[in-house]
Amino acid sequence: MVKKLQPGSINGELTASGLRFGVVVSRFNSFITERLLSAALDALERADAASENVDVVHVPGAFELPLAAKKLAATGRYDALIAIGCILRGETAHYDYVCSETSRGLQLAQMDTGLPIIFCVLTCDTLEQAIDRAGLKGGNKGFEAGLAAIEMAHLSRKLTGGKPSTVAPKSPSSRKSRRR
Ligand code: INI
Repeated sequence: MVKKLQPGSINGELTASGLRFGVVVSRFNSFITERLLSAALDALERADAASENVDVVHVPGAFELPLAAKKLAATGRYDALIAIGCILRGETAHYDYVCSETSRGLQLAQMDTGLPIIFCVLTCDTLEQAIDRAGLKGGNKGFEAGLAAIEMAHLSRKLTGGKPSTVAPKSPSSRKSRRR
């Protein structure tokens, strides 16, 4: 007899009704980031997210995204976050530091809190490359990020047995004992 394995499949739906989202946006290169933001909000709206369930927070630059995202995650109010930024290569090594710390910080915030944080940070050599990814030739990465946030919000709940996925921030007593 030929056996056919039929593994169970766990997927995240693409409906945003009843879900809460936080979007953290960098003002640096706002010509690009505001276009990414519009597309992310468009994706959430088309999937039936309600205005009162979406908060947008602006920060100065991409380097500030991780801290703001981590603080939003710690509130326990959201099902997923989207971090939006645009880092353009300049003449110095500054670009490399901002890129690596932004991506590392966002991944750490996501892993520390257990809340999905979608990485919508363009890292481009030229403005033209960024424009292409913010609504021109390469589509709009903001829209993709909106869909990814919805999918991960559902998936994350399923993988934690239906419970909200945010890990509660450490209590003051546990922090004190660590300092000793
Ligand atoms: N921030 C960006 O979001 N994009 C950039 O391209 C950029 N460059 O090239 O310098 C940038 N720098 C600012 C940085 O993110 C911080 O806001 C700043 O260093 C203050 O901490």
